[in-house]
Formats: sequence, C-alpha cells, structure tokens
Amino acid sequence: MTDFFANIAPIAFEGADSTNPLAFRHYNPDEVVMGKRMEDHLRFAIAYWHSFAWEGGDPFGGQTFERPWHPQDQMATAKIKADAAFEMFDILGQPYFCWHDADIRPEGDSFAESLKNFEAVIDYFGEKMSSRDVKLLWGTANMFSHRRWMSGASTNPDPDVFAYSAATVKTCMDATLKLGGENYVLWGGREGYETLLNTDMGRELDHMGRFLNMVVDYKHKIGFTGTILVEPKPQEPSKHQYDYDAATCFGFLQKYGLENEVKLNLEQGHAILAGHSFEHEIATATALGVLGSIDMNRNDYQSGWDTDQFPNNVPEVALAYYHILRDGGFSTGGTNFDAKLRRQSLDAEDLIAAHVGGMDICARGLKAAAAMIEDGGLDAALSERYAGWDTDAGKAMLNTDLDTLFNQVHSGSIAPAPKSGRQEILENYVNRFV
Ligand SMILES: [Mn+2]
Repeated sequence: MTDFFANIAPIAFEGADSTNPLAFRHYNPDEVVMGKRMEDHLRFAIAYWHSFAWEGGDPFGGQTFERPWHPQDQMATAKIKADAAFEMFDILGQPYFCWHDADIRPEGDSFAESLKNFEAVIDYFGEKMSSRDVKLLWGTANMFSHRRWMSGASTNPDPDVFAYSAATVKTCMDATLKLGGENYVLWGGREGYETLLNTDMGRELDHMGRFLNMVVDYKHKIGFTGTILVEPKPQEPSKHQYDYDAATCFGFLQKYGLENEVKLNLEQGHAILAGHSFEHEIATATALGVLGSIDMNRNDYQSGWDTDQFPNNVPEVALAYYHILRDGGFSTGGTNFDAKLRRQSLDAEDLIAAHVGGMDICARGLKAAAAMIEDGGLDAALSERYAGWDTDAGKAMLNTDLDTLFNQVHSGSIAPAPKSGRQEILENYVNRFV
C-alpha cells in the first residue's frame, strides 16, 4: 500500500444532480444502453505512461510532479509505482489498463537486464490482477524514447536496430499474452523521417511491412487471439510518420497483405494533427473494415501540438461514439485515455478528477449517440438522400458502361435535379441530443 491516494474513496455514481467533484454524474457502469451495460460499451482503459511514468516535463522545462515512485530507474520504485497504479484502478473501477514496456520497468544496462526487470514487473502485475477485475486492454513497446530508436525502429537504416525492435516486440507480445491482454498495439513515433535527403522511403516501407508480417506470424505462433492494432499519427516526434492517418494505414496494410489481420487504434488528438475530425477517422476505418480501438484524448485546437488532454467536448465525443455504435461497437477494443494532466496539476486528486471527468464525458457522449441511433433521424435522412440508389434504375447504373449511360443522358431520359443536403437541419437535429 502507498499513501499517494490516501483519503480518496472509490468513485461512486451519484447522478446528474451531484455536485461532488469526485463522483460520476453520468458514468453508471451497470446502466443498460442499447441492450448492453455502459461499462461493456465503453471499455475504459487507463494509460500507465501518462498517469504514472510522465513526470510533468515539456520542451521548455523538466519535471514538475513529485511522486513516491521517483526516481523511476529502480526496481523498488517500479513496484511502488505499480502499487499506486492499482490503487488508482481500485478507486476508478475502470475495467482495463494499458502499458509500454518502458513505463513499467527500469531500463537495464543490457537487453537481458531490461527484460529481467520487465518480466519481474509483469509477474507483479499478474499477482495484483489475480485479486481484481481489472484487465489488460493492450500492451505495446516503447520504440521511440531511447536514443537507439532515434532513426526509427523497424524502419531504421541499421539492420541491428530492426533486430533489436523485433526482439523487443516479441517480449511485449509475450507479456501481453501472459496477462491475458485483448490487443497488441504498434505506434511508430519514429517510423518516418526528418528529411528525405537521408531517407530511402520505399525501402523503409518495405521493412515496416515485413516487420508487421513478422508480428502477425508471431501472434499466430504463440496463440494470441487478441487483435493487432496500428495507431495512426501524422507527425510528432518525426517530421513525417508513415502511419499518417486511417486511410494511409489501410493502404499500407493492403500493400503488405495485412488488411484482414491488423486493425487500427484511432486517437482523437492524432486525427486533429492530421487535419481530420475524430469521426472522420472512425468513419474511414469502419468503411474500410479496420476499426479496432480508440484513444480518447484531444488536442488543443490553438497550439497545434499533441497535447493529450482529457476529453471535455460532449458533441465531439457523441459523434465519435455514434459511428462506433453504428459499426456494432467495440469487440476487443475499448476507450483508452491516452491523456495526461497539465503540468501544473500536481495533486493525486487532479489525476483522479481528470479520469472521472473523462469517463463522464464519454458516458454522456455514448448516451447521446445511442439516443440518436434509437431515434433513427440520421439514418432516415441518409436513406432518403441515397434512395435513388435503391431503385432498379439506380442499381442498374453500377452494372453498365459509359456508352449506355451516355445514351440515356444524351436522349434526355436522365436529367439530374439538385436537392438540398439539409446540413443545418441535421446539425440542429444533433443538437437536440447533445
Ligand atoms: Mn495514443
């Protein structure tokens, strides 16, 4: 036991009228929405890295947080960090968490020593999980922080780094399997370039494709039944990252024969960095059949940085869940808060309140999305707008050729008549629910 969260009781659902800042006003895990418990829809996960490994630094200043598990380069403090993390899981009652290897274990002097540290912490997690309901949503390897990854992991010009990356991912997949994880994520922060002057892009993409095929082969070899997920992001830390957005990732997966093996972990902040809305990325992934999981953390719209803030905008969140629910909801995926406090938010209470607020915003968004689906207004508007394609004449157009269509149009038997897109009416409709 640590005393980091002393005096903070488990968070209870108190209803929308509650003024208690440490109570859920909307997130009621057992409340049934569209025939399913809210907890089972949202599948919340806490990110170990931002909540426990990040120390409050930014490009202009170092650590602002003081935690009982600092410094983080010792096995003893890794265990105190784990104790505090599971105490927070007990307080929030969210069903899942996520980690990178580097968040949970101190780096050793060699690969073997780092692995020994990692395996010891994974065993420590296993003990803690055996007496709780909390599960692992996904594990992942941090292949961007240490200087060895500065020129990439699987896309590194040095084949030795490719090998080191493969060995690292193997250990993280083994640990994910051991803890019963439901997905394995790859985010390639350095899988891209700083300048094309020193980069052979075609070769790097081929290496990344080969690497991901090795990951999928290993998944089947060890009997991991979870989902392999790639997380798109356009840039930062690299100037340009190959996994730019959902559409780019799908093209990559298809080129390397992985579109039926790998799905996407979409993040709201990364969508914003790519110049998209979150619902655009989700709708793209659902249209292409590769929606896997989401990271529900926003960026600041003014700064242009990847600020990883907790969600606080119900209409945005509602439209995201609308597209997720229309796709049938999550299977192995969930809602991960890849979100961190502001560096002035020093207290344990800030960490709890941030997650309480994020979970409540998502619950409100989910309820609004479900209400829109149950009302059916948007679906009815779509059916009406595309009704021409359900007629025999409309269907026939997709099975003919340019000459036939030319003759129909030239003879005057087809003459388009523009109709309103009704955008403002539909925006007003959404505002009834959010
Ligand atoms: Mn993320």
